[in-house]
Amino acid sequence: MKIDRAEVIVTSPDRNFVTLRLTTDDGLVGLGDATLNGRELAVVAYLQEHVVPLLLGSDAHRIEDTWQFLYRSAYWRRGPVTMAAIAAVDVALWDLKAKAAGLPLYQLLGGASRDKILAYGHASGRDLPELFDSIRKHQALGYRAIRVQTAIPGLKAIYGVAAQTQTSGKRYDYEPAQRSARPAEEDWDTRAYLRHLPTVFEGVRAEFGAELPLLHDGHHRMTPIQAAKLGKSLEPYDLFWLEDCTPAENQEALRLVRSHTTTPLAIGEVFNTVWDYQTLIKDQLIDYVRSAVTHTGGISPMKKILDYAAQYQIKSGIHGPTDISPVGMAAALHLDLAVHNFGIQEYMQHGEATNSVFEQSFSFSDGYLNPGNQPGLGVEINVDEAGKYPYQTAYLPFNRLADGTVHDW
Ligand code: CS2
Ligand code: MG
Repeated sequence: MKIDRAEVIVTSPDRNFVTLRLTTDDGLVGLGDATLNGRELAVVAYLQEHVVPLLLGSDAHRIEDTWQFLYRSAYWRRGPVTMAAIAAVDVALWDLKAKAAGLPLYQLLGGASRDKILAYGHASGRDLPELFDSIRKHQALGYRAIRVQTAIPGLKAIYGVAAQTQTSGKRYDYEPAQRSARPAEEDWDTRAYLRHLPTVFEGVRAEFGAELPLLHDGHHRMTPIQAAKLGKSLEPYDLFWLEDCTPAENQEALRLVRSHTTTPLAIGEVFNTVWDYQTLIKDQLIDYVRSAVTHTGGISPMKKILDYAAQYQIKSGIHGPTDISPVGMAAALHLDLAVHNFGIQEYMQHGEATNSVFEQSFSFSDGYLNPGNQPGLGVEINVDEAGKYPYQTAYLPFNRLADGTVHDW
């Protein structure tokens, strides 16, 4: 099964997506997601200029060998652009192998370890009534676990609050990337956030009770001691997890946070390899692995990270915002169904235009996802439809503190 054709498809239905499409000499098609939010064209160039020429004529069955070749022969390893490019190849090859076998991909990953995949959705609000409304809307959509993000009094716009973005009113949840020539500037104040957030969770628990799994994304903004303080102040509200409480580069930061709080910790959506997790996993400093298949080099390395985490009772919490395309989401769902140490799956639903470009066989019902039983990943791209939506420049926002200092967004 030789790779005959390799195309990099860029489309922007509701937002930008980059998809690698491999076609073999016997006509099978495999897809891989290579979308890197706000830096999409860098991965397109890496694929088109440096990877595609190496794939043509190669044996599509040799997934591990191809992965090692692309990772080691590049000499310059790791990093979001490289690993998104390699991920697209890896996932497309797994799609091809499963199609050649006539099986849904999870069957090649050891088969199903469960019947359905618990998902969580993104509720947010500028105040408690708006937040309660958003939580009820998610429950009406079927979600059984809810991420809670809230506005902070005195701040213009912050991460995660749908009503404060460009897509407010168009989407029920928060789309971070905004179509514009430059990144939008937002403001931030950690002390105001630390004062306000516990009062929000107190209100949510009083309104929705003790059982509803609640998650929160700190989005990389706190110092270790601030994160420790927040983790502690949220303990009475029994969070499912507190995510990305500190900037991800400093693995040691979690040691301090861990020493002060029992609030479960999730991290990893900006990680690209197992090395980013090494200390965090072996020293039991996190409870959930948050990587996306698309940003961690693909299914092959992601399975290895989750197998490593399993030795420490650390579970999966795969990243699933809208900037992970339906192809990347499907790859995550096949892993979610197969691995034993599954925790939860993030699921932001894509828009209508996106769903017209990507034909999906995965399903979401009653709060649970399922990859379906089509051979392969179960997602196909409609190239004509994709061609209707040319790329549009879009950036993620950035933060400045009151004194003008750039801060983590
Ligand atoms: C977020 C993402 O879903 C999440 O947990 O952290 O929305 C993140 O902001 C985007 O993926 C950035 O592209
Ligand atoms: Mg996050």
